[in-house]
Amino acid sequence: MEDDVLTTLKILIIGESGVGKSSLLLRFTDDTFDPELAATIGVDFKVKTISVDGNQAKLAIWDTAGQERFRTLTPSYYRGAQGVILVYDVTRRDTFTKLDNWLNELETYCTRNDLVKMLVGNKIDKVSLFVCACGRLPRHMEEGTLVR
Ligand SMILES: Nc1nc2c(ncn2[C@@H]2O[C@H](COP(=O)(O)OP(=O)(O)OP(=O)(O)O)[C@@H](O)[C@H]2O)c(=O)[nH]1
Ligand SMILES: [Mg+2]
Repeated sequence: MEDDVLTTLKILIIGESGVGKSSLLLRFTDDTFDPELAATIGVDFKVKTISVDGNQAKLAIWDTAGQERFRTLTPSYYRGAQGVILVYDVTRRDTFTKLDNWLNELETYCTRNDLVKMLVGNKIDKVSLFVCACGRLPRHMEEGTLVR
């Protein structure tokens, strides 16, 4: 019931196109996986209520487009976010190095100082193609501020 919800949190998922942001979200909200999922256009949005220590928390999760040409709404969807999930693909080193750009965007558009950042290395099932673990953290992601 709506009344039972203690808090609503705005979470963003960002990262290069094709790293699996929408797939992570679909797994979390619907427990499904589509091996041929289409690229996100603009932004998608899903809501899921979870229980934390017996309290109901509503997560409003914004799944952003990685492709530059589809990212028309950028500043508005960063506004007011409490958490951000940065995603890279462990089989594509460029998706890890480009996290710096995503962190710059966060700095530019996020309105909160206490933003919680989580780094996710996705596609670990493609073990034979593994090129990049989290050896060096991207700029501005000190251990203390990172949830892994
Ligand atoms: N093998 C494997 N494939 C994955 C995984 N996650 C996503 N994929 C596939 O990778 C492709 C891209 O996934 P998406 O979730 O659409 O990627 P995205 O980051 O949302 O891409 P944009 O919407 O363009 O920003 C799809 O074909 C997915 O099926 C994974 O963990 N393992
Ligand atoms: Mg997507």
